[in-house]
Amino acid sequence: MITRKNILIILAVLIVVGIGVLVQFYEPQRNKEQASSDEQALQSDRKFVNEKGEKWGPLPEGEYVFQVISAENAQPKFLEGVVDPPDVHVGDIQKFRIVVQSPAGINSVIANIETDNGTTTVPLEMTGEETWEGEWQVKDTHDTFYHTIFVARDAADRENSITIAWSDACGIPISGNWTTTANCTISSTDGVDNGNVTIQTYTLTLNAAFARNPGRSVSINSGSIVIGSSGQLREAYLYMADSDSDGYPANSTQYTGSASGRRRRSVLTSYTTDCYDSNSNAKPGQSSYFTTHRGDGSFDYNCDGSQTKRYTQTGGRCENCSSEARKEDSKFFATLIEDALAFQHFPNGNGECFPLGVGGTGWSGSAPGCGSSATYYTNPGDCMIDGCPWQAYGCNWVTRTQQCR
Ligand SMILES: [Ca+2]
Ligand SMILES: [Ca+2]
Repeated sequence: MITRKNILIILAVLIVVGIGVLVQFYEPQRNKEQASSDEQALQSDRKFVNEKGEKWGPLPEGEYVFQVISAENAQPKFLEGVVDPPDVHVGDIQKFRIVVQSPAGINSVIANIETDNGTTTVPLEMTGEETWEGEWQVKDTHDTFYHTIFVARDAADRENSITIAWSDACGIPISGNWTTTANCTISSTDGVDNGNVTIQTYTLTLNAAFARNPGRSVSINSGSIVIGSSGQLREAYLYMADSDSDGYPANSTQYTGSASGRRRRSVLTSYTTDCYDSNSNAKPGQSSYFTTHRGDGSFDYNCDGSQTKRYTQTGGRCENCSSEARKEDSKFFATLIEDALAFQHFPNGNGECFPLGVGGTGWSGSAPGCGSSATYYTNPGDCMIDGCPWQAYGCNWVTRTQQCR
């Protein structure tokens, strides 16, 4: 029978256990978050931009374990390897282990490390039947350039290599077939949408998911695919966020699953990101101007970071010449000058309304701000004289709303 005292004891035990569980879960997580933000701060201090100006990194952390897929007839054949750690700093010791095989037997394996200031060659020693290992003390940085190249030579004098190009982006088109044109690395979800993949000559390194569509192929003619522990070659479609369906993604993140607001990457216009993903009129390269803000108060419709006014001309006015004196002047000039325009509009040719001076086209005052209205002289007209029937050349104005983009 459960007494009140027993219930209190059970409650007390539950509370103690609950606190224990909370502490257990909370502590490591806080430390992890702390470490992660420290790491981010460290990474953000460094600039990772390759020689083509493309951003890359940060590099995978800890021991980098990878598998290798090569063409059927490649010899010697790389199977797997370890780079520990992949992210190196001057003074660190970096270790390599490579598993490579050949029916003829392997004669040598070397690692060439190309960094910002040069190449270091590290010979690997055979430590197992097909395993080769080596290490070096890092003496260089790799903020713009960083390749790790393993070269194996067999007893039949055949040579093969794989190149892990940590710093190079792959330049995959937004839609359609893709063939490797350089050694490159996938660092966040990417792949080929609406096309086939051809690997030749170069090494494609996967440190994140690389998708190819169902029914599409991945051909390895030569070259290799290096798959890191967080890398993956999978069958999927690629998607990006484009809520307003204007063809420009909200950000550079790619997904292998669909969701509300996402569209297939291959239907998008460009990888260039949208500046406002909730209005299809706001997009990079927009040439039209608009009288209302795009939805967030900004009139930057062409995503160039500024709000450009369409109508900026000022000094709009009508010429004032309605006095009798000027009317007389106009008669005088008309008799002296054979003005084709005047006579064209005054078939009688009597010169009574010969034009005198012009007004100005533009805003009557300063150009109003985006979306604001003011008087705008669209046609300054010629001299308007009382009784003159010259309507086509009259002074016209409208209330205009400033357009921007
Ligand atoms: Ca968009
Ligand atoms: Ca703009």
